[in-house]
Amino acid sequence: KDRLKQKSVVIPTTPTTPAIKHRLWPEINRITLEQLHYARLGVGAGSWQLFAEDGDMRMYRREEEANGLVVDPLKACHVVKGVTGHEVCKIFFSPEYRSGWEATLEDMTVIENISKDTLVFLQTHKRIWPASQRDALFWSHMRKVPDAQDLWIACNHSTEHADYPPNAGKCVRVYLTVCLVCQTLIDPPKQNELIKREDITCKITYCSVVNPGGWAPASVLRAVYKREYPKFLKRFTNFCIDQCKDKPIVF
Ligand code: 18C
Repeated sequence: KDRLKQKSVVIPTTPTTPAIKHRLWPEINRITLEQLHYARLGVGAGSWQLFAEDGDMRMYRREEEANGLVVDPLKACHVVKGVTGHEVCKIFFSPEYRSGWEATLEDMTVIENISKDTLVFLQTHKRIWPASQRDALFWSHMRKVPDAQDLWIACNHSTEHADYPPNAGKCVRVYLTVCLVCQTLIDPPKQNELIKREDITCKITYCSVVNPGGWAPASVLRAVYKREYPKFLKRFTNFCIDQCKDKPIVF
């Protein structure tokens, strides 16, 4: 009886974000973990074809269609010096930086602020003539991966919102699942307080599947992918380097 009166022992569950109370949490947690697993598989398994290469950046795709629409999955890896995985994921996730690196963006609104690591975005993207303009409504979540060395993930996945139904205005809604997984490597190994930016390397894996939502010619879509994805990863990582230089390192 006395034992029952004792306070129960609380075993901390990870992550401890207040987002766990949100209705979307089971999906956010599941997809984030699935995407982490998928990103860590690399490009060894599956028939990934290299389509772009620039310095340390490699981009692979698999040609796939769903109901006649091109939905080619993309996997990219890159190695960037002078930034940490935490810094890179934070810049990818945070609304205040988005217009600084997202070249396809026309407009962005945070429609729900679930917690400081979980937001819902509505974005409109630049139109590619003569196709219809696209928008995207997605939750975005970032976290440190427990039981791993300096590993961070940011994950975006399409969702619904009663106030913003798809295809209601001039835009066709796209459906996306995207993740950015980043690991910090320190060479030579040092104590935290002695680490300089030149000792840090960030290993990045970016995975993306975008369903264009409505018909667009396959050849045009694949040409857009081929041009826009390398442009995105180079521009984004250069933006990160530029934002972080001369600032204290955030591990
Ligand atoms: O992951 C990225 N960005 C995140 C934050 O914004 C987030 C967003 C993903 C955007 C998905 C794509 C939305 C449609 C874009 C329309 C294309 C505009 C091109 C403008 C050229 C002037 O996760 C980085 C995303 C990098 C995006 C690369 C391009 C992807 C192309 C997808 C095409 C989808 C259909 C376009 C229809 C046009 C048909 C000819």
